Amino acid sequence: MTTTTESFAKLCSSAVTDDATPIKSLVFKPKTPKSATPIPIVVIALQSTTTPSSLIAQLTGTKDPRLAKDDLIKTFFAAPSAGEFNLGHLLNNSTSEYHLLIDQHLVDLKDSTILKLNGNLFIEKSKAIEYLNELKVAKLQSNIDFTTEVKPQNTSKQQPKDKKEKKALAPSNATLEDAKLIGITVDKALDFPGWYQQVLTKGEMLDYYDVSGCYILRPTSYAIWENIQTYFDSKIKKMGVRNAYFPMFVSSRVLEKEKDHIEGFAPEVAWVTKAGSSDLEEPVAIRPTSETVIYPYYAKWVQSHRDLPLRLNQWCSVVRWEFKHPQPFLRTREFLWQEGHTAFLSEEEAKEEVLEILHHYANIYKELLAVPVVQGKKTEKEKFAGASFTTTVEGYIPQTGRGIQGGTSHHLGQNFSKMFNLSVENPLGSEHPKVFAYQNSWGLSTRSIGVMVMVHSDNKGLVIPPRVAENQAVIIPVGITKKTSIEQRELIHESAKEIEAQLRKNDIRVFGDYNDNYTPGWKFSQYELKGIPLRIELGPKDFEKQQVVVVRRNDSKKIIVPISELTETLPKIMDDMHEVMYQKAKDAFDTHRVTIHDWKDFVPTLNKKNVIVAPWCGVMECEEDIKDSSARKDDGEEFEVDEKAPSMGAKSLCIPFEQPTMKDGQKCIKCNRNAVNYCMFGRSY
Ligand code: 86X
Repeated sequence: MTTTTESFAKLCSSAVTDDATPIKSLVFKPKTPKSATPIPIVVIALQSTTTPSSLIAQLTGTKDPRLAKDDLIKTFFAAPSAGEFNLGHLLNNSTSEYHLLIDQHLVDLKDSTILKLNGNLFIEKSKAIEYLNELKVAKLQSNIDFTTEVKPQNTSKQQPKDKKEKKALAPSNATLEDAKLIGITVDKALDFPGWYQQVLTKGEMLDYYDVSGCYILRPTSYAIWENIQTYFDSKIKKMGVRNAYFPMFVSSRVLEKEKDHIEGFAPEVAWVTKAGSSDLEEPVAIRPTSETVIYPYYAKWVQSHRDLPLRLNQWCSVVRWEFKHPQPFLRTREFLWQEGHTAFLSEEEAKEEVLEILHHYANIYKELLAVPVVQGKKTEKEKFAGASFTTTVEGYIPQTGRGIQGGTSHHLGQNFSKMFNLSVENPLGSEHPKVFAYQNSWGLSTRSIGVMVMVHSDNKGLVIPPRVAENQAVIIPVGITKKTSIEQRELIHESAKEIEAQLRKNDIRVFGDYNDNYTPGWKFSQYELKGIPLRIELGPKDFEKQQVVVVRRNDSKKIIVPISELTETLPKIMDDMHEVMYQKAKDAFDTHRVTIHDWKDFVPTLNKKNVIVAPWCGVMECEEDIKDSSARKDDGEEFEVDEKAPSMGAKSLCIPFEQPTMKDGQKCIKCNRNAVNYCMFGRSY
């Protein structure tokens, strides 16, 4: 028999319940000077909840709490040992202070849930909570989210070495008013980086890793990548591109074959120098891109013009050891991408492909991710140095007002084919000079997922566009109360499962959540956090009317749909959601892409989180001048006070294919030369 008080024992039952939810009662002792009496910390949590001591320390304002030894537990709570301690023993202490932390997951359980304490003791959740609330503990904290990140102790400047990108809680003024700790606790509009980090981790897209700049792509984000892969892979295969895989290691001899273009990148190349403890005779690099790996084999494989075109693509990861601040998806040291490398006999064919690929990239953004992009050509300064020209799709992040490159498609001309001797005998005959192949390369990476998250997600969590979402809908039984008969409850569950099977048969990615231990409200928040596009609610009244309530994640719109029409209606709802999400994002981009003609408007417009379209001379020195002159200086000019705002100058993002009409004699926005094009400028990622 345990030594819990009789009054607590009366609340409990010892009848073994197989599906009870196990909970744990832990006592921690914080570090205190030997002479001082410690104030113990009691944690009551689900067995499955991890309760990090760093967070316990932060919540209680104590130092280094450790699990208490038996003697402290005996002294404070008259429990025989730490292992036998449970919440009943709290009654044994009415004199000394202690902290009591209660897990949010426990509080959120349905009242009727049976909890399993140690020693085969069971108690109904409602009774346990009532009991805990009546204890009159001075330092009671309920609804603790044990997954909350810990604030750094020292908020002053940290050395870069310990400076984790894993962000602390938001500054207090950005804290969401009614945010439960389990959900997003920072406002997208007020602390965008803190919000981004929470949306990704709490939405289970990504986790942090102990190599700086590297992140784990969890199934939710990897599924989005797979959907992008499926789409693009089928598009390029239709064009005649084939997939292949080349090694990730590059010898220095091969890497340096492309010296001119590599030069600027050299500091980012990662090298393997050891195997075990012995130095490699020749270190090998890890591919930062695969031109030098692939092109020697193109030269070998192409012997006659009949071997052209040669069009290969590979899906792989690449490593660029950047030293700029890493950002999940946007700037990571390893990332996933596809790189396409193609070679043609004629320049025209090659150039045609460049645009075809760019068009597919634009459609990945528009049709899959519901993100608007501007297609255009990079300036000489911003193009890939190895290319004859670079085309790009450029996106826009409203909260920061910055542009972001979303994918590039290069025409390489004969630059590489001459370097690697990728040539064929002239089809006109051997008396004509041999022809060097015309090449392209093109790439799109998992950065696209970061752009999608930044553009659509909100203060409730992820918002994932339906065409790429791993799960498109979740079915949740609702309105089941104590008064609902068992038969009624069964009917609803059965009906929900039938709907699920029917939808799945029609290729709608759906699952049902029939867990009785959580309230519908708790589930709603969970799936909002995770960005599931549609919630399908089925309650007793709906069942009677043979209908469901469908709720859209992006705008919370509710639609009542007869069960018999669901398979037909859901795809239409999802298409409409996609359209609404795209339009909303497009409106934001369109209203923040401002065409101007006077330099005096340039910096003020930029400082209002806009990108700029302006007439430009096309001269590289002028572009550099624009960048220098638009770097944010504290010159008294009006701009938003935001420490995290970039102070960098505006780069050219692209020369959009879609051009405003140019007036005769129009001058460049910056210098006295005549303008040749409208160019899009902006601060950028
Ligand atoms: C440029 C060019 C090109 C194929 C693409 O943009 C699409 C897919 N490649 C990539 N680039 C580099 O060449 C490069 C080289 C080294 Cl060594 C590096 F460390 C970083 C690089 N970054 C970009």
